[in-house]
Amino acid sequence: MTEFVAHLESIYGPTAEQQSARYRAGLERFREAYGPGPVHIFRAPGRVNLIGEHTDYNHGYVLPVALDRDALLLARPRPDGQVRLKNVEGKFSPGTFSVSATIPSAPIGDWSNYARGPAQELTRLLGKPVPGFDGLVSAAPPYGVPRGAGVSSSSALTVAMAVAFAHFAGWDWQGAEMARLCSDAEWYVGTRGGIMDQFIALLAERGHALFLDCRPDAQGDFLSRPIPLPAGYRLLVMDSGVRHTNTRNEFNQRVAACRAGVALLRRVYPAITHLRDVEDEPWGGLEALLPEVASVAELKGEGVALGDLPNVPDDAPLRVRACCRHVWSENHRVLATISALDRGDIVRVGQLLDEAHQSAGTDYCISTPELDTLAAAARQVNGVAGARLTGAGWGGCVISLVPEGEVAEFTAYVGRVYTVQTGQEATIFPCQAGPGAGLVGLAEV
Ligand code: NG1
Repeated sequence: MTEFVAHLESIYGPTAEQQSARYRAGLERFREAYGPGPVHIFRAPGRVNLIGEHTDYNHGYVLPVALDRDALLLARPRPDGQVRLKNVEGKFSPGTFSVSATIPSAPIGDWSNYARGPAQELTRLLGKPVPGFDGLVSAAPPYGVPRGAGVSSSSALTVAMAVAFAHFAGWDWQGAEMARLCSDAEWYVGTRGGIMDQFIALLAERGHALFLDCRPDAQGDFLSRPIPLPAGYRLLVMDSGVRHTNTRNEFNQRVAACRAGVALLRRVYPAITHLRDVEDEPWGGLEALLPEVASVAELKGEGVALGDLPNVPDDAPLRVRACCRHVWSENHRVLATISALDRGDIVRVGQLLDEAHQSAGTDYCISTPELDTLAAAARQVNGVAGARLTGAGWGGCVISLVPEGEVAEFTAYVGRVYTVQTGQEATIFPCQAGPGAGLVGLAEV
């Protein structure tokens, strides 16, 4: 084994050889695109979330795990403040822009926005333009992050870009500040999500999930703790192949329902700012304060501020009570999962994952028949500890904790059931729980 493959082994484990071929192909493409010379190699991983869905933007708890599937960015700094971008996938056309504190965004859907956002935000933070670079992105599946599958491909790309700009600018980043910067950079692209994806992409540790409390403290720091994944089990990812497109409206309506819940609860609990603040109150008392359904117009009439959320029409019916119940109960489930993992109670972990899937489906309404089929099939296999959808929902992936000895049987069985019941193919793969983003190394091409 060469030194380089050995280094990749510390990142990717058993797929290091395949990754090495991907790296070599990327470096060759870089030389063709930009000529011979030194190249920096950066990477940032996608993620699954073990439990804690739609809690991050409510200042709640999450438990994500980084995938070994990542966005690679090969880059060489330039002296003229220009950023030139190419992608190994021909469908992504090249992009160019100049670094400044106010970078005009490219049209919606243009992938160069994932570099423009971090360049602008870091320039503002440091008070001087960050250096530009010639960059080549390699993020195609199977070793790249599947797109639209709820495993955070966009955050992986944003974080890879941010890590590269930070490196060339000599900025020695810390977790929370960098995560916030990457989150702001995604806002630049038009996504108003939480902070989970950026945190796990930056702070992941091999073999571990990351418990993250998404409520910042007075200094703007976040509490996080690596949690070892249970011994003897593999975390399997089942990609339904169903892609969530145009679900931002649905996403924003869930954000609006939570925000409406907070506004209505404030009449009795004036100090609260997020649903997180009422987690110690019994649900029975809260429920009575929340309408089952209310339209955006009605809520605005009652003084709830929702005007800044894009694509939330006035006649949208918000299921305020059920959405708040999901968030309230999901936060409890995350904490219970941490305790169960700490004491090695894998059966309890499985129950909590199943309950989380149920709550995501019936209360938050983000599941689909395909995801339900995968979760139900997974639970049929011997010894499996729970199955639940992961990520935003409306398609994407289901995860399950599977005893090591059952992985082959699980993969064959779930794949077969899924095809028979839906007529579609699922892609099932193990999550290797890789490390967080950074500079992998320097090469000469
Ligand atoms: P995905 O699944 O990558 O769209 C989104 C949010 C997360 C979190 C989850 C639901 C973004 C970038 N990510 O993730 O912050 O809210 O949904 O738990 O919006």
